[in-house]
Amino acid sequence: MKLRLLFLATVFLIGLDQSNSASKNKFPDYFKFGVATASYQVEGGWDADGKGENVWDHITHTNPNYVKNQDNGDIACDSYHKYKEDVALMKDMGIDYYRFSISWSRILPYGIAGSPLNQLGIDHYRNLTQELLDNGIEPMVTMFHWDTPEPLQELGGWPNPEMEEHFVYYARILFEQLGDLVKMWMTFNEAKQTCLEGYGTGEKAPGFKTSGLADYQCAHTILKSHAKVYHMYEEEFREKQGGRVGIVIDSMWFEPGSGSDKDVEAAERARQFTYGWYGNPIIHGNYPQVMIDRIGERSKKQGFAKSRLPTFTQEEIDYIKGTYDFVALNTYSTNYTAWIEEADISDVSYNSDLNVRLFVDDSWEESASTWLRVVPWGLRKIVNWLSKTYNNPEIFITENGLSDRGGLDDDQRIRYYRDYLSNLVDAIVEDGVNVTRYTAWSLLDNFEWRSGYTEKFGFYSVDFNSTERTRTKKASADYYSKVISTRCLVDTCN
Ligand code: GBE
Repeated sequence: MKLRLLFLATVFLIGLDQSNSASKNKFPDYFKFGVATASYQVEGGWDADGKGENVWDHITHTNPNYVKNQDNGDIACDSYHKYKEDVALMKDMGIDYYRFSISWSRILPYGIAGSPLNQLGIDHYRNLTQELLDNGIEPMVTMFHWDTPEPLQELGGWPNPEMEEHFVYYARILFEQLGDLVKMWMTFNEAKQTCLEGYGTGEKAPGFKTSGLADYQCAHTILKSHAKVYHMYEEEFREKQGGRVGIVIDSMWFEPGSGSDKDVEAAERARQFTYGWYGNPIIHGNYPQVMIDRIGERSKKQGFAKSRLPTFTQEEIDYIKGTYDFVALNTYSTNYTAWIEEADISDVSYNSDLNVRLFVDDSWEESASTWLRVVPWGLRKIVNWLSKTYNNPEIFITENGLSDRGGLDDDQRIRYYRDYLSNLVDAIVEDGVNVTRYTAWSLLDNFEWRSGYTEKFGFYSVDFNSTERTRTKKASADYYSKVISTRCLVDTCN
């Protein structure tokens, strides 16, 4: 009862404070709302039904202190077993589509091209997909959300160009086995995090720290793998299956810390080193010129015989260019940028190749994640930038959301969604940006990588102390439901 009152009061206040703003505008009828999760973060069942080991299983089992409180994803939300309940929660919310990822190691326990298929893994994802469709929820599938099969990591992982063959083999199986049901495919989730954090800073599994080298090699392999899978779908599956393929790229918004030319240049450089690192090859065919120039120059001064940034041949450029059916963006926050003196030439790293100072405004509201400040206007700016930079493509927001420390009256999350969605609707209605989907992260509180279960992003809380992994609805779930059914952000809208 108390909860309900609080919720109503919140909605009332929201109504008041927005009554004069343009955000009363509705989302267009074709606009779709989804929620997202990822296999390692929610599934559990880490060795169930023949699943092989992946890099997150490996690092959390061999080096438990890698994650806060020695948490791991062995059981997580147990969604591997409780997927029907998850689907029921989404149906109850009125969700249009579910963005989830497939665990490569469930499909191919050895990961390797030509290695045996695990039918029980396929069955699981067919069951989940069918359950979604039976409940009127569209499946949106991410093929890879950071959980590289361990045997492939032991062959070098993503910096090894041979990964392309393995990934294409895996992707073909997914198209063959699930393509009759799945029409929306994402090849990779946030390759920047796989590459920079996995092989550059060590922040994510497998935890290598060879920045300025392995991260660029990793990105190169991923871009080529993505392009090959896109062409494979185009040539062998699209006609029959009629689906769409893209790649999810993450970036916060980079706002110049001042009006000075140099700070403005720093902001654009940061955007190009982040979204552009992946977006530019896929959309325009090659790495952003500023990356080619800066990494080339610094490599030369450092005594490298060629640039640390791998080069695409003209043939590869023509092949990679245009391998997208939509532009997908994960975005949560904003940073200011400042120009700084050139980094010491002895420093070989992505960060010194980029060479921009990032900072935040202390008045920006904090979340439970150090990197996530609440800056709603950043969303409007970044989708406008994408639209301009990449010739007005169709844009999907594939992740956006807020972390807190828990609690069912998650007022801050309601405000986050209200204010980010308000900026999004302004971008669509007032600025004419072609955004057609919005995906909230996340359906459930889940395994938040290095932070374990301490940073909570869900519409449902999960009791990680109970073997049932009981789900309980938060106030924000009702708020999001309401947005979906009314297509607007306030009560007074219709
Ligand atoms: C996404 O990544 C992931 O796709 C999803 O798996 C995850 O659960 C969700 O967001 C919430 O985190 O020096 O502290 O600023 C910043 C989000 C590290 C994008 C963390 C890198 C967020 C980009 C380092 N960020 N990440 S620092």
